[in-house]
Amino acid sequence: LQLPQIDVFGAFYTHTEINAYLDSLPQRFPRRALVKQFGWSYERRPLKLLTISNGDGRSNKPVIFIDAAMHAREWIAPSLALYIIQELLEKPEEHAELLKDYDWIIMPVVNADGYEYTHTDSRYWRKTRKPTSDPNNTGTDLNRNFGYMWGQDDGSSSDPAEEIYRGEHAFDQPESQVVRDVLLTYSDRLTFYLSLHSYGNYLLLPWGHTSELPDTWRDLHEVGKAGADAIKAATGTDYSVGCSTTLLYEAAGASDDYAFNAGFPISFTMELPAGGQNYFDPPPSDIDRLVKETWIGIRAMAQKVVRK
Ligand code: ING
Ligand code: ZN
Repeated sequence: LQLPQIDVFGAFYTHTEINAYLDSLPQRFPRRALVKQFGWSYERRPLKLLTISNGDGRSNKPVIFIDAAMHAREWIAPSLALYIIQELLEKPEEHAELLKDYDWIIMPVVNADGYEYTHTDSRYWRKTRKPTSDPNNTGTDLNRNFGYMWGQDDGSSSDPAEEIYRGEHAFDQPESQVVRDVLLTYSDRLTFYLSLHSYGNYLLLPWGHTSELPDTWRDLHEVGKAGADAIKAATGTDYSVGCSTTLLYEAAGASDDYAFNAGFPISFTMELPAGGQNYFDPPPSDIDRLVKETWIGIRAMAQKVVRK
């Protein structure tokens, strides 16, 4: 039986290759890995995720959910998602604590159409590929399309020509609907939501739509700080922890705000380091270093969450 193997460190992979890899994992890790499809992209690509458990048969454990490539050009994010999958599946003893009372759900490519488009046509495409009301402009920013405080003019745009175009309505993109449906499916088991982006070395906590902090900001900040400190100690790389409004800019309709409001007590957007000539394109030779460094931070955040 020929199973697709993936050398995470060797290259960036297409959506088709990543799906084939995900589909191979249940055979290699029976009882521990499960592939689920929650829907299709606008161009009818299957949107898949992987659930990972320790195989002890206990159901309904709390869930840690990580997604990547909501923005098409941020290629290092799916590579990191694949690396996390390999860590959790291939080193169950090392990560026993992270899997004992928690299931992990990992969705390496949310914006499948846009991601394929960056491989075939336009390397720095950000949005989806669904047409808009403007025949000259294709695509919506998925990270402005979520249905919590959707439509604020600060940090999102009603103009389809803009990179932060929010869509005609909240959730008018099949890809954001899929993330919403995953969140709603596990709504009574949500503990930690993490959306992987690049770039800038940030751990962004809610809210994105206002500079007001949530009541529980200290809990959030403590988790983010654990991640940033772990990375700093291991490699010297700096991350800033705080809300997007203060550190970057305002953004309404982002997935982390939606997830936090939907019940994830801990919700973050992580901006990985820049690389390459145009910030979004670290060379394949950097994948190894970047994903290992970032995993150190994510593992520290997850440890904070599971030890609470
Ligand atoms: N940056 C994020 C963006 O969607 C962000 C920053 C995330 C802001 C979440 C607010 C909330 O614009 C990138 N690089 O995608
Ligand atoms: Zn992004």
